[in-house]
Amino acid sequence: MSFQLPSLPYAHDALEPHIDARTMEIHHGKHHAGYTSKLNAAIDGTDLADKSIEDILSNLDMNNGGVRNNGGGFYNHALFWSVMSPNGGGAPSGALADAINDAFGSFEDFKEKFSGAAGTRFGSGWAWLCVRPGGKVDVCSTPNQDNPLMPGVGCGGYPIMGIDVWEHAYYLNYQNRRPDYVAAFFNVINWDEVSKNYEANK
Ligand code: MN3
Repeated sequence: MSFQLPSLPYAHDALEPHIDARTMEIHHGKHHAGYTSKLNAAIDGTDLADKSIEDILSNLDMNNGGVRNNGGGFYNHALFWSVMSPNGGGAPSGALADAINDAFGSFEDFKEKFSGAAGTRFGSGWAWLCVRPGGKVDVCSTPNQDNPLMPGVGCGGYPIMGIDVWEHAYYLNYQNRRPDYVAAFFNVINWDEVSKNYEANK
């Protein structure tokens, strides 16, 4: 079995003006495609070749750089595309909204904590909203293509939403202004999809 680059669930220009079409073309068509093909090369002929990506990452040998970087890159970007939508933005509702209010006090407090995690991640990496068994949510960040499923990343829980803060995710449109990109991301978050992830993994 080999992993396939997932199709974007919307057109390259669908997230404009928040995320520009050229960034989406390169990010999906070059970066994510590259992680996918390099992951396949890294697991080819090994006992990882017939496993799910969640299984591979959850049981990862963190010294296996090829699978760590490219498996993380494959998984992280697939989640990232799925939690954005041209019809996104606003705030969550239902059980996820309750969990966010319980954990952070309010949606605005969550937004501040998540934006802080994304803004202060030094260099390349991701910020995450995770759910733990029982339904409690938390915010964390990881370097490079690590993610909360991997052993020992100190992030705990199942990632239900994440933002890519590598410069390739925003540099064409925002240059060094990562906080502006993070603020714009909130205009495209697909909270219906994040709620589904919450319900499926709480
Ligand atoms: Mn990326």
